[in-house]
Amino acid sequence: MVVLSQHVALDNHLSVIPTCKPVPVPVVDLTDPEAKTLIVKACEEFGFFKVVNHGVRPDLMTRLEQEAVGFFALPQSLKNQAGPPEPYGYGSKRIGPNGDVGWIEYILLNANPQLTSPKTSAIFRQTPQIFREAVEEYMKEVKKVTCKVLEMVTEGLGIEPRDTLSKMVRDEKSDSCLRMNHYPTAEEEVEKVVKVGFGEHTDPQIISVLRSNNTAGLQICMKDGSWVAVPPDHSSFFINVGDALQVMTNGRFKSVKHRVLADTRRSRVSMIYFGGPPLSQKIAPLPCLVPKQDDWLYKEFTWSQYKSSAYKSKLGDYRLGLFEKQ
Ligand code: GA4
Repeated sequence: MVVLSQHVALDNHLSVIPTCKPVPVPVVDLTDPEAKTLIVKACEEFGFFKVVNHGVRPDLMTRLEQEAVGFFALPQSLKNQAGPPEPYGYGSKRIGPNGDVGWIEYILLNANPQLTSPKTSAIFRQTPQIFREAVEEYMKEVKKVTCKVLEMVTEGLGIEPRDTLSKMVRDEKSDSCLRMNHYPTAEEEVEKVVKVGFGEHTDPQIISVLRSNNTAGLQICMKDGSWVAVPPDHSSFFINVGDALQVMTNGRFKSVKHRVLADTRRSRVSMIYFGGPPLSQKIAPLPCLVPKQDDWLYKEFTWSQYKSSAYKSKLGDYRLGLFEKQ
Protein backbone atom coordinates (compact mmCIF):
# COMPACT_ATOMS: atom_id res chain seq x y z
CA MET A 1 0.00 0.00 0.00
CA VAL A 2 1.08 3.57 -0.55
CA VAL A 3 0.38 6.30 1.99
CA LEU A 4 -1.12 9.42 0.47
CA SER A 5 -1.19 12.96 1.69
CA GLN A 6 -4.22 13.87 3.75
CA HIS A 7 -5.69 16.98 2.19
CA VAL A 8 -8.91 16.65 0.26
CA ALA A 9 -10.10 19.85 -1.37
CA LEU A 10 -13.67 20.89 -0.69
CA ASP A 11 -14.59 21.35 -4.33
CA ASN A 12 -14.38 17.59 -4.81
CA HIS A 13 -10.98 17.89 -6.56
CA LEU A 14 -7.90 16.55 -4.88
CA SER A 15 -4.24 17.11 -4.93
CA VAL A 16 -2.51 13.89 -4.06
CA ILE A 17 1.15 13.68 -3.15
CA PRO A 18 2.25 10.10 -2.75
CA THR A 19 4.73 9.68 0.06
CA CYS A 20 5.15 6.03 -0.88
CA LYS A 21 5.40 4.58 2.59
CA PRO A 22 4.61 0.94 1.89
CA VAL A 23 2.09 -0.69 4.21
CA PRO A 24 1.49 -4.38 3.59
CA VAL A 25 -2.11 -5.30 2.70
CA PRO A 26 -2.70 -8.58 4.49
CA VAL A 27 -3.01 -11.27 1.82
CA VAL A 28 -4.80 -14.49 2.72
CA ASP A 29 -4.57 -17.63 0.62
CA LEU A 30 -7.86 -19.40 1.30
CA THR A 31 -6.20 -22.79 0.80
CA ASP A 32 -3.59 -22.08 3.48
CA PRO A 33 -4.22 -24.09 6.69
CA GLU A 34 -3.34 -20.91 8.61
CA ALA A 35 -5.97 -18.85 6.74
CA LYS A 36 -8.41 -18.54 9.64
CA THR A 37 -5.76 -17.22 12.00
CA LEU A 38 -4.54 -14.73 9.40
CA ILE A 39 -8.10 -13.55 8.70
CA VAL A 40 -8.79 -12.90 12.38
CA LYS A 41 -5.51 -10.97 12.68
CA ALA A 42 -6.29 -8.88 9.60
CA CYS A 43 -9.83 -8.13 10.80
CA GLU A 44 -8.48 -6.99 14.17
CA GLU A 45 -5.64 -4.91 12.78
CA PHE A 46 -7.10 -3.42 9.60
CA GLY A 47 -10.71 -4.61 9.14
CA PHE A 48 -9.47 -5.35 5.64
CA PHE A 49 -7.54 -7.96 3.66
CA LYS A 50 -7.03 -9.40 0.21
CA VAL A 51 -8.00 -12.94 -0.68
CA VAL A 52 -6.23 -15.15 -3.23
CA ASN A 53 -6.92 -18.74 -4.26
CA HIS A 54 -10.61 -18.04 -3.69
CA GLY A 55 -11.85 -20.52 -6.29
CA VAL A 56 -13.98 -18.10 -8.37
CA ARG A 57 -13.35 -18.62 -12.09
CA PRO A 58 -11.67 -15.53 -13.59
CA ASP A 59 -13.98 -15.64 -16.62
CA LEU A 60 -17.03 -15.07 -14.36
CA MET A 61 -15.40 -11.90 -13.06
CA THR A 62 -14.39 -10.56 -16.46
CA ARG A 63 -17.75 -11.47 -17.99
CA LEU A 64 -19.64 -9.47 -15.37
CA GLU A 65 -17.20 -6.59 -15.77
CA GLN A 66 -17.75 -6.57 -19.55
CA GLU A 67 -21.52 -6.66 -19.17
CA ALA A 68 -21.43 -3.84 -16.63
CA VAL A 69 -19.20 -1.77 -18.95
CA GLY A 70 -21.74 -2.46 -21.73
CA PHE A 71 -24.58 -1.18 -19.54
CA PHE A 72 -22.68 1.97 -18.53
CA ALA A 73 -21.96 2.67 -22.22
CA LEU A 74 -25.70 2.90 -23.00
CA PRO A 75 -27.18 6.33 -23.75
CA GLN A 76 -27.88 8.30 -20.57
CA SER A 77 -31.63 8.42 -21.31
CA LEU A 78 -31.83 4.60 -21.33
CA LYS A 79 -29.82 4.26 -18.12
CA ASN A 80 -32.01 6.86 -16.44
CA GLN A 81 -35.04 4.64 -16.99
CA ALA A 82 -33.56 2.37 -14.32
CA GLY A 83 -33.13 5.23 -11.84
CA PRO A 84 -33.05 7.06 -9.55
CA PRO A 85 -32.17 4.26 -7.14
CA GLU A 86 -34.59 3.73 -4.25
CA PRO A 87 -32.28 2.29 -3.05
CA TYR A 88 -31.98 -0.30 -5.86
CA GLY A 89 -31.57 0.67 -9.49
CA TYR A 90 -29.25 2.93 -11.50
CA GLY A 91 -27.70 6.01 -9.93
CA SER A 92 -25.47 8.75 -11.25
CA LYS A 93 -23.44 11.15 -9.08
CA ARG A 94 -25.90 11.04 -6.15
CA ILE A 95 -25.14 8.45 -3.47
CA GLY A 96 -27.91 7.65 -1.00
CA PRO A 97 -30.87 9.92 -0.24
CA ASN A 98 -29.15 12.63 1.84
CA GLY A 99 -27.14 14.80 -0.51
CA ASP A 100 -23.91 12.82 -0.93
CA VAL A 101 -22.33 13.03 -4.37
CA GLY A 102 -19.36 11.48 -6.14
CA TRP A 103 -17.68 11.07 -9.52
CA ILE A 104 -19.53 7.81 -10.09
CA GLU A 105 -22.40 6.01 -11.74
CA TYR A 106 -23.62 2.70 -10.39
CA ILE A 107 -26.14 -0.08 -10.28
CA LEU A 108 -27.39 -1.39 -6.97
CA LEU A 109 -29.15 -4.77 -6.99
CA ASN A 110 -30.80 -6.75 -4.23
CA ALA A 111 -29.19 -10.20 -4.13
CA ASN A 112 -32.54 -11.81 -3.36
CA PRO A 113 -34.21 -12.43 -6.74
CA GLN A 114 -37.63 -12.48 -5.06
CA LEU A 115 -37.20 -8.83 -4.15
CA THR A 116 -36.59 -7.40 -7.61
CA SER A 117 -37.96 -3.88 -7.90
CA PRO A 118 -39.29 -2.19 -11.06
CA LYS A 119 -35.99 -0.26 -11.27
CA THR A 120 -33.95 -3.46 -11.22
CA SER A 121 -36.09 -4.95 -13.94
CA ALA A 122 -35.48 -1.80 -15.97
CA ILE A 123 -31.71 -2.45 -15.78
CA PHE A 124 -32.11 -5.81 -17.43
CA ARG A 125 -34.65 -4.49 -19.94
CA GLN A 126 -31.93 -2.30 -21.44
CA THR A 127 -29.42 -5.09 -21.75
CA PRO A 128 -29.23 -8.58 -23.19
CA GLN A 129 -30.17 -11.63 -21.14
CA ILE A 130 -26.47 -12.44 -20.67
CA PHE A 131 -26.08 -9.52 -18.25
CA ARG A 132 -28.69 -11.02 -15.93
CA GLU A 133 -27.04 -14.44 -16.24
CA ALA A 134 -23.58 -12.96 -15.53
CA VAL A 135 -24.96 -11.25 -12.40
CA GLU A 136 -26.65 -14.41 -11.15
CA GLU A 137 -23.63 -16.65 -11.73
CA TYR A 138 -21.26 -14.15 -10.17
CA MET A 139 -23.46 -13.67 -7.11
CA LYS A 140 -23.74 -17.43 -6.57
CA GLU A 141 -19.94 -17.75 -6.54
CA VAL A 142 -19.13 -14.63 -4.55
CA LYS A 143 -21.69 -15.68 -1.93
CA LYS A 144 -19.77 -18.96 -1.52
CA VAL A 145 -16.52 -17.02 -0.94
CA THR A 146 -18.33 -14.75 1.53
CA CYS A 147 -19.66 -17.72 3.50
CA LYS A 148 -16.27 -19.49 3.41
CA VAL A 149 -14.56 -16.40 4.82
CA LEU A 150 -17.24 -16.01 7.50
CA GLU A 151 -16.77 -19.65 8.51
CA MET A 152 -13.03 -19.06 8.79
CA VAL A 153 -13.82 -16.07 10.99
CA THR A 154 -15.99 -18.16 13.35
CA GLU A 155 -13.44 -20.97 13.44
CA GLY A 156 -10.60 -18.52 14.03
CA LEU A 157 -12.53 -16.92 16.90
CA GLY A 158 -13.62 -20.28 18.33
CA ILE A 159 -17.33 -19.54 17.79
CA GLU A 160 -19.70 -22.48 17.54
CA PRO A 161 -21.51 -23.51 15.45
CA ARG A 162 -19.23 -22.50 12.59
CA ASP A 163 -22.17 -21.30 10.47
CA THR A 164 -23.22 -18.73 13.13
CA LEU A 165 -22.37 -15.88 10.73
CA SER A 166 -22.53 -17.57 7.32
CA LYS A 167 -26.11 -18.72 7.88
CA MET A 168 -27.21 -15.08 8.04
CA VAL A 169 -25.91 -14.60 4.48
CA ARG A 170 -27.05 -18.03 3.27
CA ASP A 171 -30.60 -17.44 4.61
CA GLU A 172 -33.10 -17.12 1.75
CA LYS A 173 -34.24 -13.83 3.29
CA SER A 174 -30.68 -12.47 3.58
CA ASP A 175 -30.57 -8.76 2.77
CA SER A 176 -27.37 -8.94 0.72
CA CYS A 177 -26.80 -6.74 -2.30
CA LEU A 178 -24.51 -6.26 -5.28
CA ARG A 179 -23.18 -2.90 -6.32
CA MET A 180 -21.49 -2.26 -9.67
CA ASN A 181 -19.60 1.03 -9.75
CA HIS A 182 -18.23 2.92 -12.73
CA TYR A 183 -15.84 5.79 -12.05
CA PRO A 184 -15.71 7.34 -15.52
CA THR A 185 -12.90 9.14 -17.28
CA ALA A 186 -13.25 12.88 -17.77
CA GLU A 187 -13.61 14.30 -21.26
CA GLU A 188 -12.81 17.94 -20.48
CA GLU A 189 -9.12 18.71 -19.95
CA VAL A 190 -9.89 20.78 -16.81
CA GLU A 191 -11.71 17.80 -15.33
CA LYS A 192 -8.66 15.53 -15.64
CA VAL A 193 -7.83 15.53 -11.95
CA VAL A 194 -8.31 13.15 -9.09
CA LYS A 195 -11.85 13.41 -7.70
CA VAL A 196 -13.76 11.88 -4.86
CA GLY A 197 -15.50 8.92 -6.50
CA PHE A 198 -17.05 7.51 -3.34
CA GLY A 199 -16.55 9.50 -0.16
CA GLU A 200 -15.27 8.00 3.08
CA HIS A 201 -17.67 5.65 4.82
CA THR A 202 -18.00 2.29 6.51
CA ASP A 203 -20.23 -0.45 5.13
CA PRO A 204 -23.25 -1.23 7.31
CA GLN A 205 -23.46 -4.98 6.55
CA ILE A 206 -21.52 -7.96 7.98
CA ILE A 207 -18.83 -8.19 5.33
CA SER A 208 -18.13 -6.74 1.87
CA VAL A 209 -16.35 -8.54 -0.95
CA LEU A 210 -14.93 -6.28 -3.65
CA ARG A 211 -13.46 -7.00 -7.05
CA SER A 212 -12.27 -4.26 -9.38
CA ASN A 213 -10.53 -3.89 -12.70
CA ASN A 214 -6.85 -2.97 -12.62
CA THR A 215 -7.45 0.76 -12.05
CA ALA A 216 -6.39 2.14 -8.67
CA GLY A 217 -8.60 4.26 -6.44
CA LEU A 218 -9.55 2.33 -3.31
CA GLN A 219 -8.09 3.66 -0.07
CA ILE A 220 -8.51 2.47 3.48
CA CYS A 221 -8.14 4.38 6.71
CA MET A 222 -5.63 3.07 9.21
CA LYS A 223 -6.12 3.13 12.98
CA ASP A 224 -3.96 6.28 13.23
CA GLY A 225 -6.26 8.09 10.78
CA SER A 226 -3.86 8.00 7.80
CA TRP A 227 -5.14 6.89 4.40
CA VAL A 228 -3.40 4.21 2.37
CA ALA A 229 -3.94 3.39 -1.28
CA VAL A 230 -4.69 -0.24 -2.06
CA PRO A 231 -2.95 -1.41 -5.25
CA PRO A 232 -5.61 -2.89 -7.55
CA ASP A 233 -5.59 -6.58 -8.40
CA HIS A 234 -8.30 -7.75 -10.76
CA SER A 235 -7.87 -11.43 -9.95
CA SER A 236 -8.29 -11.14 -6.16
CA PHE A 237 -11.05 -10.13 -3.80
CA PHE A 238 -10.73 -7.42 -1.18
CA ILE A 239 -12.71 -8.07 1.96
CA ASN A 240 -13.81 -5.52 4.51
CA VAL A 241 -15.41 -5.84 7.88
CA GLY A 242 -18.79 -4.09 8.08
CA ASP A 243 -20.57 -2.41 11.01
CA ALA A 244 -22.69 -5.48 11.86
CA LEU A 245 -19.56 -7.63 12.30
CA GLN A 246 -17.95 -4.93 14.44
CA VAL A 247 -20.99 -5.13 16.74
CA MET A 248 -21.13 -8.95 16.79
CA THR A 249 -17.44 -9.08 17.79
CA ASN A 250 -18.06 -6.30 20.35
CA GLY A 251 -15.56 -4.02 18.62
CA ARG A 252 -12.78 -6.62 18.35
CA PHE A 253 -13.06 -6.36 14.55
CA LYS A 254 -13.14 -2.85 13.11
CA SER A 255 -15.50 -1.80 10.35
CA VAL A 256 -12.92 -0.14 8.14
CA LYS A 257 -13.40 3.38 6.83
CA HIS A 258 -12.68 3.46 3.10
CA ARG A 259 -13.14 5.70 0.06
CA VAL A 260 -12.45 5.77 -3.66
CA LEU A 261 -10.46 8.56 -5.25
CA ALA A 262 -11.10 8.43 -8.96
CA ASP A 263 -8.22 9.12 -11.33
CA THR A 264 -10.27 10.54 -14.19
CA ARG A 265 -7.69 9.52 -16.82
CA ARG A 266 -8.56 5.83 -16.35
CA SER A 267 -11.97 4.38 -15.71
CA ARG A 268 -12.43 2.14 -12.73
CA VAL A 269 -15.09 -0.56 -12.55
CA SER A 270 -15.76 -2.39 -9.32
CA MET A 271 -18.35 -4.81 -8.07
CA ILE A 272 -19.03 -5.31 -4.41
CA TYR A 273 -21.11 -7.98 -2.76
CA PHE A 274 -22.41 -6.82 0.61
CA GLY A 275 -23.19 -9.84 2.79
CA GLY A 276 -26.13 -8.80 4.93
CA PRO A 277 -28.43 -10.62 7.37
CA PRO A 278 -32.23 -11.01 7.03
CA LEU A 279 -34.12 -7.84 8.01
CA SER A 280 -35.47 -9.49 11.19
CA GLN A 281 -32.02 -10.70 12.34
CA LYS A 282 -31.03 -9.47 15.79
CA ILE A 283 -27.57 -7.94 15.85
CA ALA A 284 -25.70 -7.82 19.16
CA PRO A 285 -22.34 -8.94 20.54
CA LEU A 286 -22.20 -12.75 20.23
CA PRO A 287 -22.81 -14.28 23.69
CA CYS A 288 -20.10 -16.89 23.13
CA LEU A 289 -17.57 -14.06 22.72
CA VAL A 290 -19.00 -11.72 25.35
CA PRO A 291 -21.13 -13.72 27.82
CA LYS A 292 -21.85 -10.86 30.25
CA GLN A 293 -24.27 -8.28 28.84
CA ASP A 294 -22.64 -5.65 31.04
CA ASP A 295 -19.55 -5.99 28.85
CA TRP A 296 -21.47 -5.31 25.65
CA LEU A 297 -20.42 -2.09 23.96
CA TYR A 298 -23.57 -2.03 21.82
CA LYS A 299 -27.30 -2.34 22.34
CA GLU A 300 -29.15 -5.09 20.51
CA PHE A 301 -30.97 -4.03 17.34
CA THR A 302 -32.44 -5.66 14.26
CA TRP A 303 -30.81 -5.34 10.86
CA SER A 304 -33.96 -3.61 9.68
CA GLN A 305 -33.55 -0.92 12.39
CA TYR A 306 -29.91 -0.43 11.50
CA LYS A 307 -30.62 -0.22 7.80
CA SER A 308 -33.33 2.41 8.18
CA SER A 309 -31.10 4.40 10.48
CA ALA A 310 -28.26 4.16 7.89
CA TYR A 311 -30.52 5.51 5.18
CA LYS A 312 -31.23 8.56 7.36
CA SER A 313 -27.49 9.27 7.64
CA LYS A 314 -24.91 10.89 5.40
CA LEU A 315 -22.19 8.70 3.93
CA GLY A 316 -19.40 9.83 6.25
CA ASP A 317 -21.44 9.69 9.48
CA TYR A 318 -20.45 7.37 12.31
CA ARG A 319 -23.59 5.24 12.18
CA LEU A 320 -22.81 2.94 15.09
CA GLY A 321 -22.82 5.86 17.54
CA LEU A 322 -26.61 5.62 17.97
CA PHE A 323 -26.32 1.98 18.98
CA GLU A 324 -23.49 2.26 21.49
CA LYS A 325 -24.22 1.73 25.18
CA GLN A 326 -23.43 5.01 27.00
C1 GA4 B 1 -22.52 2.12 1.86
C2 GA4 B 1 -22.32 0.63 1.48
C3 GA4 B 1 -23.17 0.20 0.29
O1 GA4 B 1 -22.63 0.72 -0.92
C4 GA4 B 1 -24.64 0.68 0.44
C5 GA4 B 1 -24.61 2.20 0.48
C6 GA4 B 1 -25.96 2.91 0.56
C7 GA4 B 1 -26.44 3.35 -0.84
O2 GA4 B 1 -25.63 3.77 -1.66
O3 GA4 B 1 -27.64 3.24 -1.09
C8 GA4 B 1 -25.77 4.09 1.56
C9 GA4 B 1 -24.37 3.84 2.21
C10 GA4 B 1 -24.03 2.42 1.86
C11 GA4 B 1 -24.39 4.05 3.75
C12 GA4 B 1 -25.28 5.22 4.24
C13 GA4 B 1 -26.50 5.46 3.34
C14 GA4 B 1 -26.84 4.17 2.62
C15 GA4 B 1 -25.83 5.50 0.99
C16 GA4 B 1 -26.06 6.32 2.21
C17 GA4 B 1 -25.80 7.62 2.28
C18 GA4 B 1 -25.52 0.08 -0.65
C19 GA4 B 1 -25.12 0.41 1.83
O4 GA4 B 1 -25.74 -0.56 2.20
O5 GA4 B 1 -24.78 1.45 2.65
